[in-house]
Amino acid sequence: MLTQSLPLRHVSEFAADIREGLTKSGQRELPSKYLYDEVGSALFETICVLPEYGLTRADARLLEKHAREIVRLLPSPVHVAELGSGSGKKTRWILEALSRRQKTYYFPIEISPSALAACEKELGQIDLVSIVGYEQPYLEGLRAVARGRADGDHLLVLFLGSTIGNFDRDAGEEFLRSVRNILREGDALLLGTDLEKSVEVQMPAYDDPAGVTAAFNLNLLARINRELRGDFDLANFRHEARWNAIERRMEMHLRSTCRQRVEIPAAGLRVSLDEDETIWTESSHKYRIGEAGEMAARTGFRCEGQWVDAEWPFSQNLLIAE
Ligand code: AVI
Repeated sequence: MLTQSLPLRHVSEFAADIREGLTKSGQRELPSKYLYDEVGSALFETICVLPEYGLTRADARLLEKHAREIVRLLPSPVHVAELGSGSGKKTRWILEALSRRQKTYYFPIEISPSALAACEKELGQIDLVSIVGYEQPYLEGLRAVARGRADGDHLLVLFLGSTIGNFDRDAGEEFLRSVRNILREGDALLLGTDLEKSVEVQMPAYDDPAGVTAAFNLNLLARINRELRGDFDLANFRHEARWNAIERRMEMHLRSTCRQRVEIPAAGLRVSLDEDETIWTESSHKYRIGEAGEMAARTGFRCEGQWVDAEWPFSQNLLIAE
């Protein structure tokens, strides 16, 4: 796989984001994008196979079942750009269906080099599919892909796994608008959205009994220790999952189990945390069935098709740029 990468991003960007989040007045926060270093990405892959976390299996089942129909609804010729490809496993269904009709370029866009490598390993052998990875943030990578295409070529952008749910709702719509602005009329966006379900099902998906999600969350502190010379004592924090019924989202927090001081020299930071204070690390918004179509209409797309999983409420939505 060819990989287009940016010059090494400075540790200072990570340090600045950590400083900003941990010094917020009121609720402290850490950006969820930093959950995905090599260890975090591996833990997330494990979350995806947990019996309690049905989201990834639903996403993959829908692609397996409907890939041919989805491909039939796409313009031609079309190449595929995926935002946050992860290991790329579920993308196989779309690429195989497309490769039956044309030679296809696949552009995974990922900030995690280990995920890009896993994706190449998973998908590198499909006939008539060439992979060019972009080790860049989503929009920068997509802009580069769009700039490089020939005049008549269309793009199918994959934004699967309900990653949109990790944005605040307004920011998610703004993101869709930015994607639309990069695309040409007739280009497509396949958007996966996890649908609202009962709290009894939703909670264990984010607080599994084996503690994998807890490890995924706590690894963020371990990463700060590794990369920014922090001295977080992980034994003094507890993973917490919450359902926020007003915002319709799951939240992950790290609860400080005692009054404590933490130093992060590479971020020039010293913080005092109270007992029971939490650091908010992630939101996973959940959607109603018509919501993807409504978001599409507000951001320059029309919804051409929607497929909903029968076992785990989750929808794939094919949006066409207008
Ligand atoms: C990547 N993203 C859609 C996952 C989610 O469900 O929000 C990340 C995750 N966090 C905890 N478990 C999984």
